[in-house]
Amino acid sequence: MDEKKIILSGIQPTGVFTLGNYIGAIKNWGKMQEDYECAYFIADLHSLTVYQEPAKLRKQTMDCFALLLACGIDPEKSLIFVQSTVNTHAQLSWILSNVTQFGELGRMTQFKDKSEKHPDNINAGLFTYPVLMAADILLYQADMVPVGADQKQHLEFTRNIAERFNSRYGQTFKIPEPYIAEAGARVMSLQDPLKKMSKSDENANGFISILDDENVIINKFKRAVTDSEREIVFREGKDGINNLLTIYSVLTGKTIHEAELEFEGKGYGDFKLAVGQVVADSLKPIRDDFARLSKEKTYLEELIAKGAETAYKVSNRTLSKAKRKVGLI
Ligand code: ATP
Ligand code: LTN
Repeated sequence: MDEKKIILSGIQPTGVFTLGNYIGAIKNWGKMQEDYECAYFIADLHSLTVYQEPAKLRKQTMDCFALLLACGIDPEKSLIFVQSTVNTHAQLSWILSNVTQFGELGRMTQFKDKSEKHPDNINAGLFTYPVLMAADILLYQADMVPVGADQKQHLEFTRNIAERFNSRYGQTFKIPEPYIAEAGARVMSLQDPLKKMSKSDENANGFISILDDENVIINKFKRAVTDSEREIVFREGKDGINNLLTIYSVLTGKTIHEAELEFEGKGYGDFKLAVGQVVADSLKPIRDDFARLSKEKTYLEELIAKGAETAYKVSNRTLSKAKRKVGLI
């Protein structure tokens, strides 16, 4: 029998996941558990590249771990862990940084965006962020990495580093493929449909947190920025409407065309309300599960400890090989 392909992905504990994180990434993670060998983790080391209040980060990491479970990631089927509890990641990252060129890191758009956003804290971690991400992926010999469209460049970088390392030192890492869903890979802000929805947006009306309650969700959709026309169709230039149609289509399983037909002749107000309702209904089970799981502290701590142990065992095989290849004793 063919061996199952390996899937790996991570998410930063920088806040409660947004509808963008859910549609662009986590929703697919759950589905992939059935057919692949999956590993998912909370990228807390990556989140340090932007200043985090320590007590808040600790709480958010626990909450995000519980959220993964609430979103349907099943610890019986997938390996789930917290990045900083597995020390192989930082070690491989150091080794890989020596086959990484300064210039290629400077070209990363996330580095440029985040440097612009935080001009007073352009730290070395922010710059070398993609090297740690490459280590995360390569340690587990991942075949596919399900991410939103914004991470595509980091995946390209990871492939380049892996190929360079393999050709210099001999076959060590599998070359991973990005897995980017066709629809919903870039959910846009409800307040500025030209900007991606982001959990660290200062304007909370721009994003839907997956724990927002029904009223909050409906109100945010009512206020969503659209355009001054009246037609509910997916067309270039109608970024706000396109975003709402995409969200509606991904969550209902209907095609964009079916959605257009359904709302033909209706006003933007009714449409926004319908999208808001579908979002609220889709997120309700997650909210309920989270309320239950987040109270089970001991259970979560046990899972984190178990995850750390398994992740270490798996990843240390690759780390040992890489160390040997470069000449470390
Ligand atoms: P931050 O605002 O702190 O940068 P973020 O909301 O961008 O965080 P990440 O932790 O960086 O979230 O991303 C987790 C996953 O969600 C990644 O796979 C990323 O590509 C995906 N993702 C993030 N934002 C969106 C979005 N707006 N649409 C689709 N996918 C997204
Ligand atoms: N950079 C990613 C989070 C992340 C990740 C990874 C995703 C860190 N390491 C490894 C996939 C594989 C982000 O979403 N911003």
